[in-house]
Amino acid sequence: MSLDQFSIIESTLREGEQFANAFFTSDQKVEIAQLLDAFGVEYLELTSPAASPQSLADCTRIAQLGLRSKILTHVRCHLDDARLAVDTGVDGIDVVFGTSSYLRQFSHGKDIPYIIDSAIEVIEYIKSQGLEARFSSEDSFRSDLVDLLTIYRAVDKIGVNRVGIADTVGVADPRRVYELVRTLRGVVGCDIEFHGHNDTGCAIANAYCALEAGATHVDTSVLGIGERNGITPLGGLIARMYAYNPDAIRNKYHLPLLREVENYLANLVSVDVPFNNYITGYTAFTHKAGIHAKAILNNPSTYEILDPGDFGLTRYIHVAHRLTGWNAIKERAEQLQLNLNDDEIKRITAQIKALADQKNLSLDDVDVLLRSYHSQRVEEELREAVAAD
Ligand code: HCA
Ligand code: CU
Repeated sequence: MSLDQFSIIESTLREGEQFANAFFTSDQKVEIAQLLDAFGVEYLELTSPAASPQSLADCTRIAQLGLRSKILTHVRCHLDDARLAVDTGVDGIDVVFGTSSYLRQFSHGKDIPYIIDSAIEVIEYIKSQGLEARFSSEDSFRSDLVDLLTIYRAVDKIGVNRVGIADTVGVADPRRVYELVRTLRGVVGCDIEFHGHNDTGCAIANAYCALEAGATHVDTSVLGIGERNGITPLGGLIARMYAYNPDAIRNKYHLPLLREVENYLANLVSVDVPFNNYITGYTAFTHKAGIHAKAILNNPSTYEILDPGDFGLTRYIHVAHRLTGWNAIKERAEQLQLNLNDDEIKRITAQIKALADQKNLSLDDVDVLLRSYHSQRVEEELREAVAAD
């Protein structure tokens, strides 16, 4: 089943370069490629060498780094572009053509037989050069199903390695993705890739459903950067797949690197990692309500499906607020090595709640309270010891 065996095509260096704030230098691209390779993604997809002279040079440079990840570049369905791509030394070429009625009417104006002929010409050329070939249709979800299947059947017949479904405009929902990929799975024998934009927040769920339906490859970018608000984020896909099978994900990828890759990219493209980001958002492992805190302290799995330790992260229990509970306060006292009994802790908790109703508390406020209770107690014990002497 694909959910157990899938590959990531990491497209930060292609789709990600189409993000509004992305202007990568050659050295930065190399750094990104090396980080993602160390993380363990199976493929890196690079901007077409036909885009600009620097894109050509960078593609050649990255293809020659000897990374473990396979290097792909992404080109239009033109023989000239494919030739340029082959000469860079990449392992494979992702070819894309717009098949939707919108693109056919308002963009390139080509009909289906023309699209099939060009696809066959380009794919046969790529294969003749010993490279992996993928054919994808831009805007697949607004393409006619019969057209789409006709094209994919034709390229599958001549030995394309992979066909791609692209939700270019982010219009698809998980059920539609499942249905389309399932139908396609019954028509072609080759691998199936899914590329999904996130305009309506479905990109991760869509990618997951594509895998459930038999897709084999998913496109991602770091933090999801890409055209408009981007595509399936690498970290989000990792979180989803980890929830499905933690062991498989732990074995496949070097998870503690995720935060470093994201921070590096966030800095390069001048954005913050969102507070609620999958895995690395600063509240992703923060527990607040007393009931949650109590259960988490007893067994983290009660309210966590992802183990922060696997990602080199730690959980945080937020105690300084009106929703706090005495178990959380007790844990804080223990962290401070203050020996207070349960009755005292309960009294302190009540006091924290009352105070929190009046103002925003900080952890310092809680600590001050715990410490003052504790020193009062020590003083009392001293006085009692002196009196007993
Ligand atoms: C685009 C192209 C693409 C291609 C996806 C693919 C899309 O920028 O419009 O080749 O799989 O979203 O359709 O990124
Ligand atoms: Cu895209």
